[in-house]
Order: sequence, then structure tokens, then C-alpha cells
Amino acid sequence: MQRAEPQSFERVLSSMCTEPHPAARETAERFLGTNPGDPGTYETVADLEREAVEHLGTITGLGEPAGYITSGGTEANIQAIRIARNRADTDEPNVVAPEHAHFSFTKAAELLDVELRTAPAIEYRADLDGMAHLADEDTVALVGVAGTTEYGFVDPIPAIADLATDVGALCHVDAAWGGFYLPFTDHQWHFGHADVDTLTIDPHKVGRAAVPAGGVLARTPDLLDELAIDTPYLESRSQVTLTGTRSGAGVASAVAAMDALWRDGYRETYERAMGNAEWLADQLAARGHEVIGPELPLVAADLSVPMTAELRERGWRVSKTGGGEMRVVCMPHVTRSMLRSFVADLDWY
Ligand code: 0PR
Repeated sequence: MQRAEPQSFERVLSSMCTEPHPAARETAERFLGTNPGDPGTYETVADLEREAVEHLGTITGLGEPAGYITSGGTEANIQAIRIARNRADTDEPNVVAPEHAHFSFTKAAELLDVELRTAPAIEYRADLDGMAHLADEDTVALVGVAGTTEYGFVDPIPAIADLATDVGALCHVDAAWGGFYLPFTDHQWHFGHADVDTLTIDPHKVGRAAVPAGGVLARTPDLLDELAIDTPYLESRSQVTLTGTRSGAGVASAVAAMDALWRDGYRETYERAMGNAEWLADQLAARGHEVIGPELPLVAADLSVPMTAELRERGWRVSKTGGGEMRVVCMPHVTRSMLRSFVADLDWY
């Protein structure tokens, strides 16, 4: 068999994954055979997981965070909804989310037998009245998104948290993608800004850890305990994770990336990415396209889908929104010169 090489990031504008930080890459390789799912045996990586959660707590304004490193944002969102369902006292639980919530909430609802109620957004952000209208005494969680997948917008998290308090539900924030950009903005999105109960923040996206490394955090340990399952033959007595054997590479690389980049490195990454997104938005607007955003480093514009297919032939990887707009995610590997040649290719048509 010919040796396969991973695709380079040189023309990737569609992904929420990115080039891992060099320290994360090196650390991932060293920890490939470890399993934080068995902390009694793999103590070093178990210690590292506690460090990772501490780091994520610092980034999200939580002094004594409870949580763990998940396989990604999907698992983190499923687990947050599972916490809310297990804690509530109802036979017909429902979750209220804005329509732009990631499709992992649909998976969560199906797996957990919870009804997912989605409220239309206004100007790409969650509409409080719409969410309030859908919530009732069986609502176990309200979801807000801090950095939406398609447009990179941030929902009004403090207002969603207040509404959750009013209806007696938990507030979950999905900052899977936005969480490592948001500390450098004026947005109110985390535990320190509002009565958020659980939060998703993924080191394997903007955090520059190796895949897989997602993150779920809970305000207090008793919330996480809602997930505990007895594990009779392991040294640890119970397990809160969804998967059993897990990637020590993901956990250890998340610590290495956050050690290297929090806080100045992530700030520089944000400033460069946001500068690039604004530059691209200006270039597209100057060419007569309607541009949506950027609020975080993600640009959507009304370029036709056939053009997206032609760009693909030239090696570009761009994606489109459900509404058909072209979508460019300015991840850490996306440079100004990449965007310059992308715009030059757009001009060629
Ligand atoms: N929450 C939000 C806000 C997300 O954007 C995503 C993923 C998730 C949760 C789920 O995270 P995991 O994929 O880690 O489980 N958003 C991207 C998406 O679905 C994921 C992605 C990543 C897609 C890399 C493409 C790609 O190349 O579009």
C-alpha cells in the first residue's frame, strides 16, 4: 500500500478543525496508548485531564469547574442534555433551543427520548419571546449558542439563562467553536457572565488540540454526578463519560495546546482571524455580494452554489449554509495570503 498523507490545510476554508499546535501534535503522539477512561491505571493522563478541565474553567469564568474531555462537541451536547433530563422530575421532558442549534442536539433528543423544540431566530440570533413561548413545566434545558456553526453569531446568553431560571430549567451554552475566540470579545457568553449550568467548549477546534478533544463543563460537581454509572471492577467506582475507552492523545494534547497558547497565543490567533474575516467580508462586499457577519471569524456571503463547486475544482474547500450562502471559516490555519489567492480565484470567474 502506498503511504497515505493527510490533506494539507492550504486551501481548507470549510472546516472547524485546524492544524494542531506543534506541542499538541508531539504530546498526542506520546499519549496515543493511554486511556483516561481508566484513571486508576492511567494516572498521568487522568491528572492531565484535571488540568485540562482547570484550563477550560479559567477560559470560561468558572473557579471550580467540573467536567471532562469528550470525543467532541456532539458528545458534550448530548451529555449536557442528559444531565438536564436526569435531574428533572418529568416523564415528558423537552429542550428549547434556537433553530440554528447544531444538529448534535437532534441526536441528543433522539437518543435521550427528549423532545427538541426549536424557536425561529431573529437576525441570526435566538429570539427570547419565541423560546419563552415554547418553554413549559416539562422544559429541562434551554440552549444558547455562542458562535453558531453556520454564521458565527452569538445568542443573548444572559437573557436565555434568566429565562431558564424563570421556567425552572437548566441553561446550556454551546461554545464548541466560539469558546476559544470569545474571551477576546465583548460578548457575554460564559459562567462568569450569567447563570449558565453547563457549557460545551472544544479544544480540537479553535483550541488547536489534536482530534479528538471536546469539552463539557458543569457549574457544580452534582450536575456531573447526574451522569455517574457504577463501574464495579475498575479502581474508580463510577464513570460519567459517554464512551468507555477514550483518547489520551486528545486529553494530553489539549493540555499542551492550552499551556502553549492561553492566553496571549489565543488572543493573537483571535485578532489575526478576525482581521482576516473582516478583510474577506470587505473584499466580497466590494464585489457586490451581500455579506452576513462577521461577528466571530466566520464569513457568509450570497455567492451561488455552482461557483462553490467550481472553486472546489480549483482545490478550495468551502462550504455552504442551509440557506445556500458560501461559508468561510477563518480558522487559525487560514492566512491572509490564502484569502488573497481565494479572492483572486473568485475574480477569475
Ligand atoms: N456545536 C457547534 C456549535 C458546532 O459547530 C459543532 C461542530 C458541534 C457542536 C459538534 O462538534 P463535533 O463535530 O466536535 O462533535 N461543527 C462543525 C460542523 O458540524 C464540525 C466540523 C468540523 C465540520 C470540521 C466540518 C469539519 O471539517 O459543521
